[in-house]
Amino acid sequence: MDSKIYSVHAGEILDSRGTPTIETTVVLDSGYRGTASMPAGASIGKYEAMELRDGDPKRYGGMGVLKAVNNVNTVIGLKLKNMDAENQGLIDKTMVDLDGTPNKSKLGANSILSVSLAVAVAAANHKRMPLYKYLNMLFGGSLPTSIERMPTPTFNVINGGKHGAGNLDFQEFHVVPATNKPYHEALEIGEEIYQSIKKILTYRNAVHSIGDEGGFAPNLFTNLDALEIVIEGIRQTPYKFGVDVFLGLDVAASYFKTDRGYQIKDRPLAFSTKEFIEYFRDLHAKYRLLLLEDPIEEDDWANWTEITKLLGADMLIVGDDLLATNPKRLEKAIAEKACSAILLKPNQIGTLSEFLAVVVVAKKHDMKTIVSHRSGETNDTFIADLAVAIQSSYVKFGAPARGERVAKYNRLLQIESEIFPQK
Ligand code: 2PG
Ligand code: MG
Repeated sequence: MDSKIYSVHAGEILDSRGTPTIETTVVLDSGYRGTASMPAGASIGKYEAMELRDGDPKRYGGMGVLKAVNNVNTVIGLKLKNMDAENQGLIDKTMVDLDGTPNKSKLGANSILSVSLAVAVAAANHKRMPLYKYLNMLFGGSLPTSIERMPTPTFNVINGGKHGAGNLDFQEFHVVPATNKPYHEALEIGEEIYQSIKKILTYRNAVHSIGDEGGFAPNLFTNLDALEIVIEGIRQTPYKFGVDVFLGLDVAASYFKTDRGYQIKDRPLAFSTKEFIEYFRDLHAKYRLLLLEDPIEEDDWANWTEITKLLGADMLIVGDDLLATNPKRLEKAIAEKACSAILLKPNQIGTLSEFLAVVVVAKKHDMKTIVSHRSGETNDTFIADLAVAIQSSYVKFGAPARGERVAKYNRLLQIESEIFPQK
């Protein structure tokens, strides 16, 4: 069997923030190989699998990943040698068992996932299959899914919170093209609006930088000002707000919740949770939000259920920090009707097989799916293929700008032209 693993080798590289991360290459007996590198979050949910960092202040301010690299090159690599790369389930289970902790804190989710994804890439190459087709076949073992459409991109055009150098509280301000647009058209819409927003901010003397995800990071008076600027940006393109394109927010509310409530710059007094939910109801009435991610902090299940009951009928209430791509938290959310869509990040859970199992449960319960990047990224495009493979409703890969973001959007263009050459 020449799809056996011949070697597993990792090294340390830098991500888009200039922070070290791990890159792993798996070589098979057949000579085919696969490489994967790991992203990293800045707003990391409490319930995510653990990323292993060296904590050695003498290197990269403690952010080095040599321990994780060493785990791949010794413990994991030795264990996986001679295993069949096409048996993704067994490989992932072997690593989960080897780690033995509930959150992969012993070997590190970054070590384990880099191997898990590199194995899948190597197996796809070995079978001479495009990665999205191979992953779709793997996924189809649990929930047969034919590839019929491209995911709709949602673009983070203004970066606040932990991602922006500006002063906004909300983390991400999105434009979302209508789902009936072919992917390449949706990309064009996102890019033209991005350029139009840039002109408005420059005119107002407000752009002073770009945030971690490629969106602008202005200093503005309120979070609402940012939404107004996005609307103004849309008006200066041929696209119609509410027909061709909609708005979305990743509030990332856990990061500005204080003992007094949700404290944002829009008013001096903190919002009580009840007031904050009403605030989003008014925001929706005015701006017709299509996606609302993490509007409530990650431990307040009752109010997640409340906001979903109130607003979930005509917008997607998206759980990111709430769910952390974690099967137990997803099941609780389903039972409590706490949200209507799930943000899916492979490095929140730590193996490809566990990721796919979460997607199966979400889909069986009619949750909308959004495959997502992290704010720290590399040029790895695995998640673009993954999104097509699982037929994700949406993808969230940042602004339509900066190399590590457009690498993924461009990969989707390639896939679209391969699958739907006539469009
Ligand atoms: C989020 C993500 C990605 P981070 O909150 O949705 O945009 O941010 O990777 O910093 O957790
Ligand atoms: Mg989020």
